[in-house]
Amino acid sequence: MTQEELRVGVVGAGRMGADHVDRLAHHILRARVSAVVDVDPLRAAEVAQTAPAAESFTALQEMLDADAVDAVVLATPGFLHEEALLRLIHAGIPTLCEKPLTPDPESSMRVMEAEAVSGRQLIQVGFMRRFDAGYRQLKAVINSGEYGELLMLHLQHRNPSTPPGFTNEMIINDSVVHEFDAVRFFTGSEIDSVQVRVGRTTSLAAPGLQDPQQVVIQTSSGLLADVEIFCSAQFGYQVRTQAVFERGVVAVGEAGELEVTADGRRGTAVDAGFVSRFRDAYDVEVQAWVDAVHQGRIAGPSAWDGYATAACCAAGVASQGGDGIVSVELAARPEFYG
Ligand code: ISE
Repeated sequence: MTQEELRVGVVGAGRMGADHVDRLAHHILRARVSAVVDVDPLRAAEVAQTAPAAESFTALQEMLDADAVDAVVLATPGFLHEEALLRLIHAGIPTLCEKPLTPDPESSMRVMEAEAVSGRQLIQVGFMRRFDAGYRQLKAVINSGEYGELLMLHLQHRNPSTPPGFTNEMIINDSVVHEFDAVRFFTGSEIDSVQVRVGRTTSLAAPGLQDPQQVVIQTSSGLLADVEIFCSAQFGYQVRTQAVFERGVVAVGEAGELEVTADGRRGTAVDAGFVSRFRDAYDVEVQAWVDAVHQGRIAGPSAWDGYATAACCAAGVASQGGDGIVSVELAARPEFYG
């Protein structure tokens, strides 16, 4: 590896993988895409062509055997992560793993154990919101104590529509997982309990989906946070957080940059999806990760954060299934994770 150029392999050439290839090829310094992996050879080749001199492979192990990469961005679906991460840890390859780390706490624990055996933190989990300017500003306000103690968080998470095959469990594992991480990020506390409630469902949800849902979270420091998760909201993508303090309220994600007055109305545009809403956050996240890998470390959420959020998701899914307020079962935090 040269200090100038990290050879990055992007594994999984779907929507997120292709977006990361474009980012690494055109917007990130000190790295280049050297490999693209996808089970579909045509898709792998098509996406590889968008990055100068990237090779395409149909299996992760083929890419490792070809010694084609110094680091990996893992963007396959979550249920494929455990096997891939164990191979990557075994090969000593630093990896930025799109969320979730794995779909359940048991498999996340196995990944953490393998990482600890390797003796080095190789995995950063792609909770990109931690790199969003608004999230960072709110975190700084919370830490400053400027408005007194943080009392509550209200979180809204609205997607325009769901991809085919989206399930009630995925509402928690795929979408609310970000809010679990956000609450942990803002408060610096682990989550103690989760309750999911379902009320009226929109007639516009996919068959079988109960949407929207409300999630109530309590942290070990006593803070309550509520999440409106609405995955069939039709009008666009909207992620907002309102923080209630003793002497004020601070919100992020409330307004777009351009305010337009025309045709008798005034307003701001709503993002079409998370790729555009969090584009800057993804850029900052990937650049920070590349720079950290050059120095032999990670620069963001660790496998522990992946494990802790997987435990919250397991509690959320149990609560969805009728278990009421469910405690989050967390193992003791290994010293390896600080
Ligand atoms: C999607 O997979 C993401 O990760 C987005 O950030 C999130 O907002 C969306 O709800 C998920 O489906």
